[in-house]
Amino acid sequence: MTELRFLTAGESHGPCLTAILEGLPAGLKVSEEAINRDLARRQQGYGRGGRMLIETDQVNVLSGIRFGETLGGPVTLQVKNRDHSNWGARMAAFGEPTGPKVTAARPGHADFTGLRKYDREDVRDILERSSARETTMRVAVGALCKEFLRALGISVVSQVVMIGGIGVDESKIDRSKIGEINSTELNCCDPEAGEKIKARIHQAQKDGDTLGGKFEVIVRGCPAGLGSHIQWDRRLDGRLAGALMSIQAIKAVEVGAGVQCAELPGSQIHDEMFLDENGHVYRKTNRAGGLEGGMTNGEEISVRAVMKPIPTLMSPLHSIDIASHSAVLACKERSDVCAVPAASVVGEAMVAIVIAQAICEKFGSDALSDVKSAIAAYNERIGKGW
Ligand code: EPS
Repeated sequence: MTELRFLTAGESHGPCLTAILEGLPAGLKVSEEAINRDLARRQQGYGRGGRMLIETDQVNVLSGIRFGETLGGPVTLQVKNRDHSNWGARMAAFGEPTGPKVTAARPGHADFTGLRKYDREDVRDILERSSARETTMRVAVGALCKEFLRALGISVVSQVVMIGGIGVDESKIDRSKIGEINSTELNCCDPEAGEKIKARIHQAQKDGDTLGGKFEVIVRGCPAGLGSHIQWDRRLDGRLAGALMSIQAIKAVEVGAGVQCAELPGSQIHDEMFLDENGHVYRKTNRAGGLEGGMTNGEEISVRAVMKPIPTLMSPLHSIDIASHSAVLACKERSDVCAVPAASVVGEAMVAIVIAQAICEKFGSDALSDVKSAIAAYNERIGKGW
């Protein structure tokens, strides 16, 4: 069992969302502002729908933190759904059902299979929990994990690299500045591509359509040797990919050069090793994305995730009505045109959680001071002979 774990709870239009995070070391200084900052970043983004005008996500800490420091016990986090005031009767925990049932499933959504699997008759019973509103709590948990990593000199940042087929010009982007120079609306570091992307999103909105895209998450300062080649479920690349794939609407993940590995020969993929004048090993490239043999190799970690276009289209697709078994057009709930910038913030959170888990597994998780001492002793050992 991993030392650091979390659960989320809550429906999209229920009273609140909750998370319990267990396993953060004691003695970590944390601030509400750091959590709220990431919650606000997740709410931004060109292409979001009307819901984000209603919500102003703010965390409420209910356990595990005292005077700004973690105690080592489970941390309970809560975010209220302001929109619940418009949905109270339809989302009541008890009493008779009110409001019409949603019965027209959306292709690409959890609606159809969820209804059959859970033996429900109202699509709302499925969509309320499958909604990406749940990612609010992943971001809150991830913000605490980022604080933990920051205390160890590790940072997690992200950038959007493509939306609706329009990619950034990577040759123009100074990678050391990612996280500093990103726009707030798109989390993108190439303003020229950003303008084209905004026009593309605007067009999709006019067409009643939706757009997907791709984002990159980068981890800097990670010690070498997190994860392991010893067993399949300890390989960190697999765990990072699983964590990113678990984000709603993610359909592909790449590590380092990713899909290019299917095209280029080994001589153009593997990162050659050299010795500098002090006998230290260095590399000129990082196509492995900081991961070799399922372990971090001390280089920057780079993972990319692809998000599909959101399945709620204002020009709905052909589908079926579950109640009448007839052909209909899919239901159209209010939704976003594009949520790739928001997903990139969720990606940061999921990567931070996995790296924090791997740190706790290797270096312990009772007290922050012990984790720091263990990392220092380990770095001292593996530094030798390099
Ligand atoms: C979502 C539908 C929309 C999004 C929502 C995810 O919500 P609503 O149905 O209330 O308009 O805005 O995302 C969020 C609420 C959020 O906080 O990210 C869906 O169906 O997945």
